[in-house]
Amino acid sequence: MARYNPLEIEPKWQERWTEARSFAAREDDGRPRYYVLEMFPYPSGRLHVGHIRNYAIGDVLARYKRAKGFNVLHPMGWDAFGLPAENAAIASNIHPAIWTRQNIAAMGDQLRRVGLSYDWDREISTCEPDYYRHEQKMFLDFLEAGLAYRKKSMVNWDPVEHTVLANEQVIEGRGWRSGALVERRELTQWFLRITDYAEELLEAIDGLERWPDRVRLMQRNWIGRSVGLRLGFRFDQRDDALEVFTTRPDTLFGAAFCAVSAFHPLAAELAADNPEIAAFVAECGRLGTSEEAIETAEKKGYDTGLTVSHPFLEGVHLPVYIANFVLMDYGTGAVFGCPAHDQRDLDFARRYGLTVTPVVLPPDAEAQTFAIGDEAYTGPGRIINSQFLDGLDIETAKEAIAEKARERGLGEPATLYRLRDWGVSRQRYWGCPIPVIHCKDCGAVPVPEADLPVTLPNDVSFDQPGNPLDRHPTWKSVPCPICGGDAERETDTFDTFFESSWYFARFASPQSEKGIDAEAADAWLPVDQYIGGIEHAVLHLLYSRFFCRALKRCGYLTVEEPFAGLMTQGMVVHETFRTRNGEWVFPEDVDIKGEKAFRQSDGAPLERGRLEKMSKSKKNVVGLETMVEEFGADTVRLMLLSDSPPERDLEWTDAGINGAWRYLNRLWRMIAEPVADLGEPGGQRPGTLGAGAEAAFRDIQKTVAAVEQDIEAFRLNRAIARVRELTNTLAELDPGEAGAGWVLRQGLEASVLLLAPFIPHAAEEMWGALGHSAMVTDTPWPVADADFLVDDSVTVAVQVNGKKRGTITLPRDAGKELAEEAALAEPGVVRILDGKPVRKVIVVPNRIVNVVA
Ligand code: ANZ
Ligand code: ZN
Repeated sequence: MARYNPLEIEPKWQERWTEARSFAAREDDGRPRYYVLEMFPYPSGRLHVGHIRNYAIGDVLARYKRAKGFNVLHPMGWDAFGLPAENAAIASNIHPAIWTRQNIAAMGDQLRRVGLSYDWDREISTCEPDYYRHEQKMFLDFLEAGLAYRKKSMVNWDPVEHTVLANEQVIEGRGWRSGALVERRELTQWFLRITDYAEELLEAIDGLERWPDRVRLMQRNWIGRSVGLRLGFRFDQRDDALEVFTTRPDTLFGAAFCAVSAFHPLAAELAADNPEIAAFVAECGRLGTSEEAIETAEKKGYDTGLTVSHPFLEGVHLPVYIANFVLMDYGTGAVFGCPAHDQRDLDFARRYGLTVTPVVLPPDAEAQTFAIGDEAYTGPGRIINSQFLDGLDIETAKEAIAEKARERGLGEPATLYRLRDWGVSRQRYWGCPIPVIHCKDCGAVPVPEADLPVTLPNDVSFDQPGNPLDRHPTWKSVPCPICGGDAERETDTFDTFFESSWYFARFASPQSEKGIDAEAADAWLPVDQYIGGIEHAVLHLLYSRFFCRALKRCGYLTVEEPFAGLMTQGMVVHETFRTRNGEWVFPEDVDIKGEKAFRQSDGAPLERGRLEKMSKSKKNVVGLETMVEEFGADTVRLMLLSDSPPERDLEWTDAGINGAWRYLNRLWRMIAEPVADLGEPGGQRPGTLGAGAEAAFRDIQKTVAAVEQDIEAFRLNRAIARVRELTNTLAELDPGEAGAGWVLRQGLEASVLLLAPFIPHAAEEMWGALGHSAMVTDTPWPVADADFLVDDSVTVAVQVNGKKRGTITLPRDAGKELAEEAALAEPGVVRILDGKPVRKVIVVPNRIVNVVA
């Protein structure tokens, strides 16, 4: 066996696996199925080592499950539509399709070089008509089922990028990419009715037991259920009433004002003949639509001069403001404000000189002296200053007032969700065309199924801002499918979350004419283990959960939850380097001398910065090719999984990669030049084993059992550490001892099989060197010999004069002396003996110690 040379062996094994179709998932071969999926990447350029962690984690699980006898589905594909391709088109005049396909080719090669066990026959790319035509059909089905609709809505408009931004893309009132001040615009857009499923999506979170608690909480908050009351306040100057939504009707007697959103119909009505109000409304419009922007802005209002009557307090009239902190698309777009118990209302009241009446008394306060300062009181307590509610706790008061309000026809209980319908329209070229045709006579007409797919035109230019589909000379002109008159295609394309909301189902039947083959999807779904970044905790996962339900409603499949298990991996972080004038420098261009760092090219002194997520923007990336060429893919994989648990961050260091390299070489040498005669594979256990060999054999069994448990629990770093410990044990084996060679073989074979999911190429080579002709990839997972798993320590009861006084832990088969010493030191025994002389100690090995005093 030659020196360890990954550059030689890695391509060789990759080829063998491909030839053997080792990782092809099969339909119905009798084995239980297991579906492991890593979130598919956006083809943005090149992968660095940090990107590989996610795939390496999934690969360990996929290879392990195969070895455990599962029929594993482990696919890979490309989330290929999206903005960066258009930005590249603008910056470098390259067509988005070409840019994307080039990146897919390059990144695919990179992934292949890492030896990931994908079923590449199932590769999908969402920008190909063969993929997106199916989602056009789905959209038509959603339209028919009432799950998709069009409405006018306020959007965040980026005046530089000429596109609508999601709330998450608005940072402090500016577009996340352009930095331009975001405007509010009203646009007609397509929506999916995810709110139909708000309650169901919320309830079902309880069943997602193999999801991180953090993600489940984020989803709950995002859906945001609020139980409260819709309440009417009669206007003093008009005939109608102002309807508000409140979750704190118990504070009604502390109400100081009412406020409506700047986009409430009342505000529009008043603005029509009042320029000051119109100006205020416009000012609110510039705030953007995000809750965050509204939350952080200074609370401002405009007194409309209108008042409403308090529903329970005779003669009390409340001013009605237009306020910048009231959202139009939540509840009724109107609130009553109780300054004493809501910070926002308090800030507002102090600004406009409104009264602050406390109505909830904290448990430790006195009604006579309790007053509100700068801070609203939002804690528990008893109701005061509130007539029939006085003395009640908050919850009881809520019920009491709801009851009264209902009796008097003033209000109704209401449950609201923060979740909004999903706006799927994007004014973008590089996305799936929305299959609709607009006719001035027939309205928005779905493209007939026979005319699908609606494909993107290729001849587009990006030399002007805006959507190239809009400007295209011919693409959008089509006859109306109904009346045949001149009509225009919809030029919006889908939000790219549309593609990622069903790709996991496509993998089950990637070539199916139906898009999703129900039988295959039902057989494979839900994904048993999904692995990806925490940044997708809300939107992608929630949209996918919704999509499954929508697809079920339209007859595509029957599962409701797409992902049974979810693991969110930590980031790979690396030190950052910067010159004095703030230029980031790649680690490979850095020389470290002592504590100081210098740029290699010109010796410029560098500042050593914090550990940060590897990212191109800070240049703290380590190239994948460089590392694979220097150390091989197996070492990179081992490094990415060794140092910390998968869900935690991992620091990429030279020491780490070198350590992984040295370990691999050590194991390699132990197999290439064994210190004892290993005999043949499958050789008989020798009649006698020396004590050291016997202990080592026991260690092997324990390692096998423990590594399995570690992998099942995602403690991948622990699993590696255990095998490394075993390596140390094997290295210390005395080759002269009886059975040493046989035990060494057992240990090396176990190590290779246990590490195979982590270092698959080296494992194949070492397995061959140990005399096996089958590939590791086709070899079952090792099984520990249960006889040797019994614990080394035993718990022994200690009695004093026949009565149990305590327990001690002893090594199994410990001698009488050790047992006696431990028993007499046991605190319970010491207390009872209280200095009395001991007459006799009887030891029943591994069972009991009886002290006679
Ligand atoms: C009176 C009150 C008194 C309120 C009090 C709170 C505390 P969640 O839990 O998020 O649902 N609200 C209602 N509609 C609103 C809108 N469109 N824009 C801004 N705020 C709105 O919050 C519900 C509470 O937020 C409601 O309860 C209402 O203020 C406010 F001491 O009513 B509350
Ligand atoms: Zn028509």
